[in-house]
Amino acid sequence: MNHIFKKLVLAIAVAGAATAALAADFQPRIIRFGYGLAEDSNQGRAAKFFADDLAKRTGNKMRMKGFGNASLGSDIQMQNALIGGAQEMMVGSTATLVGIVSDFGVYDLPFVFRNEKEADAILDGPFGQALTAKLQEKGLVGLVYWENGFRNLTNSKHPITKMEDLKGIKLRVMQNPVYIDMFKGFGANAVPLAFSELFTAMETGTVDGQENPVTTIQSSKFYEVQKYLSLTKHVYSPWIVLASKKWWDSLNADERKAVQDSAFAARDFERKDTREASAKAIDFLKSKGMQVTVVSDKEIERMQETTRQAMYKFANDGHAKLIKDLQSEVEKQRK
Ligand code: TK8
Repeated sequence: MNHIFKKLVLAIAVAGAATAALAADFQPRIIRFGYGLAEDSNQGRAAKFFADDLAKRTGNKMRMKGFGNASLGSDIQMQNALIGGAQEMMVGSTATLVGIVSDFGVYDLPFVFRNEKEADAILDGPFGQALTAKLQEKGLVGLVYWENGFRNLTNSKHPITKMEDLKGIKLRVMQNPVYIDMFKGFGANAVPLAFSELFTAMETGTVDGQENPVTTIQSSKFYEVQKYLSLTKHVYSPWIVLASKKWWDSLNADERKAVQDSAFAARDFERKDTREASAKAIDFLKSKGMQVTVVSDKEIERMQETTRQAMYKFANDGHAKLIKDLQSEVEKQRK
């Protein structure tokens, strides 16, 4: 092939690709995307990225509007709005999905992942995808997992250096039996409550403490009402980006592809941003007067032993095979 001819072939190919992009069929659509955290949080920043990316991909046709601070409702309320078709999209904790697909409790078993890399591999791999697929028949479409992160304890009473220090602490947990069993096992008075009610509950003393990643402790200003932070990293907590199945089914193939591609891009942005924010959060929290306790490995091991009860209970509730599958996937990662 001579040089000019090659150039010509290339030019035609490029023009063809551009025409294909233009020909993609995007209808004007407004997408309400709800989330629980503040706008200035890892969730809020990723929601904004998602909206901008989708607008670019669709020539401004698909317009996503973020609603932070649980202004469209708590995680559970939003899930129901998606199922009913009253809201298009959201991001929230996988832990609050257990009322819809109980298998999601598997991610809440303590000390499953050792690091973010393991979590990414399992969540993005066949295990995570199989779990996500179970949402479809319940009226939800799971698009990607975002990182909430490793959870740590805070409270207003005293430093927690060992399990026994949790005795008598009224500790808010997510609305999920694995969390309730886990923290009862540690001796705390576990109080299930929606995240949207948590700050006020701590401010008024309805609860003494809670557990969340350091990024959330920072962005939700929990340091204003909590003095003590213990780095336990007891659970790696994923978030999941969900779409209403009713709405999803009303999109054409081009639109679905654009939303899914944007969701992937937002996931990569979110994980990077969260990890950067997480690395800086502890110093920030110290500067706000929080007293930080590094819990010893020995104490973590004792906690891990204690949580076996919660693990057995979840296994006996019909999830034994699921736990095995997860463990074998994790083992594969460690090889
Ligand atoms: C935000 C929640 C939050 C979760 C919790 O809506 O409830 O503690 O960690 O991120 O999903």
